[in-house]
Amino acid sequence: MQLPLHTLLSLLAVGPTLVTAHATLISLSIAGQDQGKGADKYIRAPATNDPIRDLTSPNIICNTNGGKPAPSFVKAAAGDKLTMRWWHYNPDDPNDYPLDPSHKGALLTYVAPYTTGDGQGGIWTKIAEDGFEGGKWATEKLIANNGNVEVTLPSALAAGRYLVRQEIVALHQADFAGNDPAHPGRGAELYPGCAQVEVTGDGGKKPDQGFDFNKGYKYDDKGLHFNIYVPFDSYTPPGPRPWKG
Ligand SMILES: [Cu+2]
Repeated sequence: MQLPLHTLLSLLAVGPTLVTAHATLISLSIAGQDQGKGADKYIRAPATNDPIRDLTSPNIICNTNGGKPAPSFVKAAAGDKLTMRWWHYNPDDPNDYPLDPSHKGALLTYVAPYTTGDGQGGIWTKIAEDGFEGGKWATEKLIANNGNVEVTLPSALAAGRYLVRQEIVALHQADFAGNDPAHPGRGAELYPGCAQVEVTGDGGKKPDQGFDFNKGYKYDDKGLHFNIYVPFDSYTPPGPRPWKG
C-alpha cells in the first residue's frame, strides 16, 4: 500500500523539511490585466510562507503582517474577474512551483470594508468558495493553473475600498483536529492572503455577512477537521455560503 507523502512524513515525525512546501498570495490580475507583484505594494505580505494553525490568532485573518497596511490599492469594477496567484517561494525560479501537491484542500475568498487594522471582528463576507468539486480539490486546480485562482467580484458589490482575502485551507494534516492534545501540530493549515482593492462601478450593495474568523472558524468544524485519506462523498468548506448581493 502506498501512503500519501504527508502521512508518511507525519509517521516519520519529520518536521523541518515541510517548511519548504508552503505558499503565499503573490499577485492579482484584474479583468485579465496583471497588476504586478503585490508584496508590500497592494498585498499585506506575510513574514514567511508558513501556515497558520491557531484559530484564536488574528494571524488567521490576514496572516502575520495583517495589521500592516500596504501603500497602494488596485482598482477593480464590481463584476470583474480577479485572478489571484499563489506561489511557493519565487515565481521567477524555473525550478520552483506554486504549491506542493500534498496540500489538498479548499480556496475561499472573502471581502471586508477596508481597515488599516488586522481584520479582527465581524466584518467579513464570503464571496466565493471552491472545495472538492468534480473529483478535484481546489488546490489541484490551482496547481494545474500555474498558481492562478479565478473568482468574480459580485456585480452587486458597492463601490469603495476593501480588503480581499483569499485563503488556502490545506487538509493534508487535518485528519486530526488542530487542538487535539494527543496529536500536536496537526489540523488544517490556513494560508491567508489579503489584497487592498478599490472597487468602482457601483453595484450598490454592502456585503453583510458579518463573519468573524476567530469566532466562526472552530477546530471541530467539518471543513477544518476532515480526513482526505479515506473515501468521502462531499466536503463543505468552513464559513458561510457565498454572498450573492
Ligand atoms: Cu506547506
